[in-house]
Amino acid sequence: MANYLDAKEQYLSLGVDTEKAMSILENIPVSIHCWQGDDVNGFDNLDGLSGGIQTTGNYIGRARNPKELMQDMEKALSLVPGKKKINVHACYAIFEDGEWVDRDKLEPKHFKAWVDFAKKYGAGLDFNPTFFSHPMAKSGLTLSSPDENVRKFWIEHGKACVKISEYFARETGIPCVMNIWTGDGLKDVPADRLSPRQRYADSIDQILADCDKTLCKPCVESKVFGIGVESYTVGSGEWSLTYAATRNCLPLMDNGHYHPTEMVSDKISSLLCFFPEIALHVTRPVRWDSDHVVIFDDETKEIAKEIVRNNALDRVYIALDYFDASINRIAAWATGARNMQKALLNALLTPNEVLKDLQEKGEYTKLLVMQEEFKTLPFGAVWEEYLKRQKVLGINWIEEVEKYEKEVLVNRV
Ligand code: RNT
Ligand code: ZN
Repeated sequence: MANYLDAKEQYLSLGVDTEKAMSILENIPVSIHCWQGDDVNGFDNLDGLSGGIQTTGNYIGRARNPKELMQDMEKALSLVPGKKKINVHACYAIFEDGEWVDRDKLEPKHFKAWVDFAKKYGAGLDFNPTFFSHPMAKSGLTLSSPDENVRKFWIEHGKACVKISEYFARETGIPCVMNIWTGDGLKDVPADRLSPRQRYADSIDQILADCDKTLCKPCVESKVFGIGVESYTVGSGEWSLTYAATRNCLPLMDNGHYHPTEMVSDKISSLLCFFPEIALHVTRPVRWDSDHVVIFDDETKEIAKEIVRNNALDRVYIALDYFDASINRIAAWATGARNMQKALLNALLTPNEVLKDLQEKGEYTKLLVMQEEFKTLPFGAVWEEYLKRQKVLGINWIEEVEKYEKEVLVNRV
């Protein structure tokens, strides 16, 4: 407490109100992805993950069914402060009594358990059609496929997902962000880059034709390349931005989906000039779209700063998207989500107005010096205080996960 009071004073002397920062932070929703808990397997198929993305590792205790996944997610959520949304993929449909339907026939009732789960936390739900890990995705093309049967199947899946997203919003009273990502692309040099992109646009137009955008906020997520589709991605950066801009849809940027020298933190403000709302997948790419666990690194901090200092907290939907199968999955979930919260707190505790003013005045020497000095302000003391107020464990929280691993996870063999 003494530490916090000292920190509070030090920040106040720079014009930063730590109390206000904490009260803003606890209301910023961060969407927590269900797919960290089972290596993106889902419950509607037995074949595992395929289609341009990949998990690596085989740590013990992967959740094998809805009960285990929700139990694990609950454990992870108990270790994360702040407001959450729950992000569900269509392949996490829950079938009762031996029922099974294919993705084009999914209904809201197959996600009722997720609604109940979210309601326990007073949380909203986000949703994602699943255009991978499926026999109809084997060719590598789904919504852009030249095979009309395949394309039709996936359009029907997308439409079913719009209905489910609207149901989520009605049930929770919070709009549902529905993200469209496909791995559509080609391994080798294309002979026709245009036709798949035209079909892709037509398919998503059909999916969104009856979408109630007050309930369901549709996004398109771009990508630079995927595993097995290295030469051509249908939903490229330009395709996705232009589609979103011309269709009243949100562009979604995943910071693993660009050339390694490109930074999403630098792209946010460009989009904010033109889009009322945008969406993010926060991840950690290591040399490629590896989806490592989010850490408290420079880019995560910079992304948070761009949202906070541009007053865009109500215009940017923040979701996490990573999956590491090589470490304890609950710890992966919790530490990534805590780090997103840390980055947001760090941004809220930065004397942004002072720094902006130095930039506008052209005082670049002082700007550099102050930015560097601010890096060592007593951020940790405010973070610890925030955790205490949120009734979430501090530095030793890993012990809680170790206990859970010994008591629960080791039995999953
Ligand atoms: C893949 C995209 C996509 C997925 C999830 C599971 O590269 O990032 O968002 O990670 O839909
Ligand atoms: Zn993503």
